[in-house]
Amino acid sequence: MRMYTGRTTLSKFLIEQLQDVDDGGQLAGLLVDVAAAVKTIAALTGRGALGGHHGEAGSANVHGETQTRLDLLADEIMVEHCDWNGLVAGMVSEERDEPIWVQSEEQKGGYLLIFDPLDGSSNVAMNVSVGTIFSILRCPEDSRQDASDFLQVGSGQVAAGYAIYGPATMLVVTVGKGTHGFTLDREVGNFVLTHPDISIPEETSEFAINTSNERFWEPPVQRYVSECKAGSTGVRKRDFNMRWIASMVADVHRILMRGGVFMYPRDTKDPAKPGRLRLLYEANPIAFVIEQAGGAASTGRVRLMDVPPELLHQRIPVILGSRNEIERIERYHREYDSGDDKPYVNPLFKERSLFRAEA
Ligand code: AFP
Repeated sequence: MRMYTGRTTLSKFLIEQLQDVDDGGQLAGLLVDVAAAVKTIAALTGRGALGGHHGEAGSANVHGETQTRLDLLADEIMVEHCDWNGLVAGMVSEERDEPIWVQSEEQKGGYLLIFDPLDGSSNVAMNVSVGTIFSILRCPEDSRQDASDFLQVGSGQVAAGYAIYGPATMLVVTVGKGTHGFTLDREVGNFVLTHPDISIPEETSEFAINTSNERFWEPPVQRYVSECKAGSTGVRKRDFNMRWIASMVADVHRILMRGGVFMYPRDTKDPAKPGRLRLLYEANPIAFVIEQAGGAASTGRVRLMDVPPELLHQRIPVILGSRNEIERIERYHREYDSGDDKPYVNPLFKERSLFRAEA
């Protein structure tokens, strides 16, 4: 493990990590732009009710979700910080139906930036931690400047990460060489490396899921959660703890630090939606961060970063965290799909044909 001495700032760290990467300077520049946007969003969210930006914007995003004023401001901040430097060719935001393309040839760069500017924003007025999630892809050489440029598998990401606006603002980043956490030194305005080479414990006794949806889950997820809840009296022979903040970045950050499993699985609540979270700007970047920290990220049936995207705003089931637990949950899905789970699954939940053999 590389030893970092003194105060390693984000820029210093990126210069070192990307020195042997093609266009590494450009990628470092783009990540510094993202970090600058994050600092601005941190200042905005950190003002809380004093900032005068709480409340609904009176509009809805492509998913039909009510947009808050902070959602729209965070979106504008991301675009303003990242679109002028000759680093990106296009951007996709959760808050915009269509991609934004850099029109001027001089300003056009080689990367695509995809982001959720303010994840968990429905919690912001309650002063609960929220975050920004981002993913960076290379722009295809034969770019057609349409949505297809962005429809790349997650394993093609060159960098990804998230910011968490909590008691401290942190930026967690991967460029495919481990996962590293930086804490914002507010007085000085620098991101300082405080959590190098983050590693998720393989074994864990914590899970995060919205259990109010339990009746809509598939049997393998019901099986896993009921075994966790049975604790030391059940097959797991130890007690588990459950947490749910309803802010993905906050739930995932806790798991990255302490180990555990985060699940927003496929459910039948709304049959038109195969899950709640979005593949390109929630699932893929978080999966990259988690895998680079030694964890695993799956739909329950396939590795998240192997799923070929079909739509910009596509939803996907998400199950990620400590490797051993994810492997167990994937096994439960396999046993369910092949019918080998009969001794374990409540017959009331057997709706077999609905989900088989899909992502
Ligand atoms: P918002 O950005 O609308 O608050 O949604 C956040 C989120 O997509 C994700 O951060 C949470 O994990 C998930 O929603 C919580 O959803 P439930 O309210 O269904 O538990």
